[in-house]
Amino acid sequence: MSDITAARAALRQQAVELPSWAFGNSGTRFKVFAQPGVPRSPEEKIADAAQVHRFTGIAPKVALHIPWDRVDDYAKLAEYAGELGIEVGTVNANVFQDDDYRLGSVANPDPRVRRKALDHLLECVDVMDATGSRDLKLWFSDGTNYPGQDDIRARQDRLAEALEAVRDRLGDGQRMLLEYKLFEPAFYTTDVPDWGTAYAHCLKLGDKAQVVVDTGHHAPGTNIEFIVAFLLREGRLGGFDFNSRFYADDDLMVGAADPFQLFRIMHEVVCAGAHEPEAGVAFMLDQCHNIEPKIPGQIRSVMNAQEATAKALLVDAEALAAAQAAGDVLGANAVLMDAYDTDVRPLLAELRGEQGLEPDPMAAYAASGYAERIAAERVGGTQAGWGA
Ligand code: LRH
Ligand code: MN
Ligand code: MN
Repeated sequence: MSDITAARAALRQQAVELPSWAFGNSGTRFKVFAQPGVPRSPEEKIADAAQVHRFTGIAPKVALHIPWDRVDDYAKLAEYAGELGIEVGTVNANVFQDDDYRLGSVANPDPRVRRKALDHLLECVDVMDATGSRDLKLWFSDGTNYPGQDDIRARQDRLAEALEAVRDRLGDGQRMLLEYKLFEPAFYTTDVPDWGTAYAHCLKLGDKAQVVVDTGHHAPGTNIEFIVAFLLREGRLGGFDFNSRFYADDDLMVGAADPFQLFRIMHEVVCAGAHEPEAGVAFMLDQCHNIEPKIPGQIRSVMNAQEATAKALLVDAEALAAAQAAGDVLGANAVLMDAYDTDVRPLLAELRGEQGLEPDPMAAYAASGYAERIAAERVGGTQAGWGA
């Protein structure tokens, strides 16, 4: 029997972090379809994130992306979030949108550009100091498009140098999360293309450096749960950027393309006890809602993550261990599938009720009138971000 009391307790503690950029207009390189009521400022993005928390009860943090969320006073921004009942989460550095970064940021052959990129990363640590944020998320678009374009090993040296400087700047309790991505925008080499490269850099950097797994950043068919299990075993999984992919880095709602994969990932997390807040794994979303409304898109994603977690928590660990020890291939698989096939929606609705929330967050948000209110109030101006 799975331990339902423990599962309930774990679900009550669950926290999913929202990306501020999910609330702004975003699109593909073909078209950005503007939506009414999208935020015009970091404050408005935080207000929208607070709505997701209001209806789901498990999204108490919002991640910032600098400079998309640049403000004069970050402490004040964090205070504002606090007034709305949420906190500032990860600070995401953006060293990919300036003209200077044509040949890369921290791995650029030009020392002036490298210095500029590093200064930005250090500025992001200042933002962490001001907001009380624990994690700095580093993703580099750096790489090359053509064989021979640059020296692959020299680029690794430049990258390592910048990472060391960031590590040295981190304060107590602060971490750097290194995110890898197979390709794009670089199409020949990417300087941090996979978990192995990220892990190797983190090993050298020491305890403050952890790998972040963005679920959309792998080749088709990659066994992501294996990567998760391995990094957890090594104590190097700092967090997730959750999203779904059908083809490349699609940034669709998590659990939309492959809910079974999300369950398998969460099963590894639960097996390692890494769903406990003390484990320090940040469960973040990294999504862009191109055609669907943004706040409901985030609510649905949070619910999908919650459902996958609930199913993973319902795996009968004893029965699984017994089947594994007995070499019962089909029995072990059946234990997992039993949990995956459980309809956890009534359980989650019940838990919401206990927290004083409406059982159906999507319906409750739709009935709240918030969407109509922001569409009427927020006229003029678009916040910087993918769509800007
Ligand atoms: C890169 C990425 C990274 C960025 C975000 C906006 O593809 O996943 O996490 O910061 O998208
Ligand atoms: Mn990401
Ligand atoms: Mn991505």
